[in-house]
Amino acid sequence: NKKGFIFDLDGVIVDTAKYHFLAWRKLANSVGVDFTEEQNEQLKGVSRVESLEKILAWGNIELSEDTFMELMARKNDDYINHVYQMDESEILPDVVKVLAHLQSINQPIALGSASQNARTILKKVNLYDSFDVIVDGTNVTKAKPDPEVFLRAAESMEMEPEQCIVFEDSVSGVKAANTANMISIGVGSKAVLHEADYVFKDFTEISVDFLNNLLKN
Ligand code: B16
Ligand code: MG
Repeated sequence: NKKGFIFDLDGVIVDTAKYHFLAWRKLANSVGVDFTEEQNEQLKGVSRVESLEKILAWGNIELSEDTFMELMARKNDDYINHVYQMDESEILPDVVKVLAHLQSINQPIALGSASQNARTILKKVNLYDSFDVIVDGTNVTKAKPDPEVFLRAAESMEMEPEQCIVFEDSVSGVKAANTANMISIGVGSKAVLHEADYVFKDFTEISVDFLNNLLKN
């Protein structure tokens, strides 16, 4: 039996969510806005444009198109500086083990990320070749919670949405998976990701038995 396994990147494969937070916060502070880690949950999985829109709304700030573009570029430069320093040690615990198990039982594996930096990050941590399909922020027009990114991944794997299983750390990503009629597996806090079909703290809690059982339905 075959399923399509779709992994989000930031916060699931690697903890780049912390670098996004640092870079956005620095940028926000530079225009006189501050936000909490709780508010930051709303930025996870969301596109770069929408993230800046949210931050500016929190600060009641309106900007010209030019300045908006400039701030996005500044945030990305800062973020990229963190990314360039990444290596395999930043792969989250047991991610490699889960990927290897799925490969060993011939299950198709896709990346479904909102990030335009996804390919760079996968190469930095040496996981680029672990994915049969990569759909990222350079391929999609609608950001999570829209299901586009996951539907495209399913299509490229030649799988029906109902046969796909999505691993996500963000509220918007879990919503996207649910809207796509896929099985959603939240990776992170149960309190935050309560809309997911299953929630695990991290991949160390996901057993081979659990993965094998997913193939039975
Ligand atoms: P970039 P994911 C998302 O990646 C991040 O969670 C989100 O915080 C970020 O704004 C978005 O990518 C865009 O990233 O600025 O690198 O294009 O979680 O969908 O892998
Ligand atoms: Mg994420």
